[in-house]
Amino acid sequence: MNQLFSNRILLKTDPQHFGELRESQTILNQPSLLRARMEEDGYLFFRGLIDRAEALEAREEILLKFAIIGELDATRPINDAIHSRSEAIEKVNLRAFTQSVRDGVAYRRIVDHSCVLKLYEDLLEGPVRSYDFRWPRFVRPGEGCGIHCDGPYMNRGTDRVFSSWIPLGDVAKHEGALMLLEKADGHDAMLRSYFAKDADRDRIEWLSTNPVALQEKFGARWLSADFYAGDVLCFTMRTVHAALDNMSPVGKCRLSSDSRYQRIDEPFDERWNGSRPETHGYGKVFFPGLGQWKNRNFKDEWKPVDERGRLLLNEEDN
Ligand SMILES: O=C(O)CCC(=O)C(=O)O
Repeated sequence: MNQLFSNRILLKTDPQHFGELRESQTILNQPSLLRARMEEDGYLFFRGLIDRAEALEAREEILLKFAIIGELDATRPINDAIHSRSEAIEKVNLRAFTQSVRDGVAYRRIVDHSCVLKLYEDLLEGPVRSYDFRWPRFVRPGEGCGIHCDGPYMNRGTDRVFSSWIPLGDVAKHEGALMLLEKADGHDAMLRSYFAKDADRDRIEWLSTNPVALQEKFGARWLSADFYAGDVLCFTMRTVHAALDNMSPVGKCRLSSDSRYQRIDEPFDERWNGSRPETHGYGKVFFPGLGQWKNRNFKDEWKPVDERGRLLLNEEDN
């Protein structure tokens, strides 16, 4: 196996410390088994839940947009997603750009795919909807995502929410796949005060910046997989997760989506829902990467922009 890093720390990949995600396609459409396994593992992983061609269509739609703003090497096929290292990004209206990526038709079809909605209807026993905000991610070589649970970021409305992580293209582990901490008795109790927090009101940062130290503390393995376009990983608001760093030897960017789902008849979190979601504040746009600030003011993922939507990377934290 390639060496695997997360948060720039080399992971232990022996069987005591690292494993493969359990696949659940054999229990699809069996609601009570799905609910029991989600309760037991804190996640459900499906190979090929979505038609591969549909996932690749969304990939192409998004990569075309990243090519237009100069983020992709123009000498290579767009679908290879090779990073350009240009500085054109600083001249772009990122507010408009990120909205156009989020609102793409092929991308929205993936987030609201009937197979994905059906799964959450089975889990939540009623009609469901996705959050109005969506999180498409373009992860450059060297980048990843900090360790966290989604609860503090998502559950102002209800805590009966699930996340989907959907690779838009094939994503091998060393190319920046998502990883989850295997669930074990006692974890929820250890995280009780973290789950009670509201990411914005309590201004939280990452749960930890050291995946090896965290797994020692929890006595648990990190789990991941080599993902293929069409696979879907679903998990709870209490599932500890992070990304493996993108160590692509050819400079390939990782493209994926995360989205959230809840029942339509439960209150929703105004940060991510409504015609103009609050998000983490109007002066910021969802644009992961380009540095590491330990997520102070959400800056690893949310970038300050000026009134014309242009990056203000050097803005002081307060
Ligand atoms: O894709 C990533 O790097 C992180 C995704 C994530 O944190 C999530 O799906 O909640």
